[in-house]
Amino acid sequence: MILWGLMDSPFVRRVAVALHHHGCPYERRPLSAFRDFDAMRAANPVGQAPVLTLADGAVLTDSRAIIEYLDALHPATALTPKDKTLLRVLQLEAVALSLADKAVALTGELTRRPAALRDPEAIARLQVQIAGALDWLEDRAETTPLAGRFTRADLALGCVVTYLARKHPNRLGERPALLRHARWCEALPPFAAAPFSMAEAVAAGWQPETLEERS
Ligand SMILES: N[C@@H](CCC(=O)N[C@@H](CS)C(=O)NCC(=O)O)C(=O)O
Repeated sequence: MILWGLMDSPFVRRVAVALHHHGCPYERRPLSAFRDFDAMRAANPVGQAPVLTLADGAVLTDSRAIIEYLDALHPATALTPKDKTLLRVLQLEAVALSLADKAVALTGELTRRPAALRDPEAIARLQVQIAGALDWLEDRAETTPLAGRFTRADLALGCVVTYLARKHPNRLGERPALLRHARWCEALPPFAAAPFSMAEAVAAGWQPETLEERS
């Protein structure tokens, strides 16, 4: 299999971690949805990462679809519980993935749009959404794992909290339960085998927020 995308993306990375978790060998094509837009569009009509090319050449896009497909192929190691914890797992995953959407959008606003063209209202809205999701998750991340065993909720939350810790530490702020949970995730073998890559982010044009942006 071939995984297309960069390892700073919380979406690409969670697919990479899931592939390691299930023991699926894969190679990675480190293409950026921005820098390599045309190449990404050749694989995915909307040019987004991640994309997974399967062994028979079929292509699957969107991290949620990919993770569900991998679960179906590997029921013994499925990341989706079948017991009463399912609702809690999906609730946590849904908010963690929405947080990832908003965090990636904020990165885009701050690093891809010239300062003079930024929309302060759009940025303020993203900040409110990010803080709201973080507060909600902080109140529910008291245990590691989140729901009795490692699930897709841990996968989504671990990847987005590391993303924020590395790219927007000021937005993550003082959230001890989320940091404890992310440290636990990062120590798991599938996370360690698919580390966050700042080098890939920088090569694709990412820059840290300036001091004014942090306020
Ligand atoms: N819902 C998608 C979101 C993927 C996503 O937003 N990927 C980012 C990379 S971190 C991207 O490709 N952004 C470029 C774009 O949306 O045009 C998923 O879960 O895979």
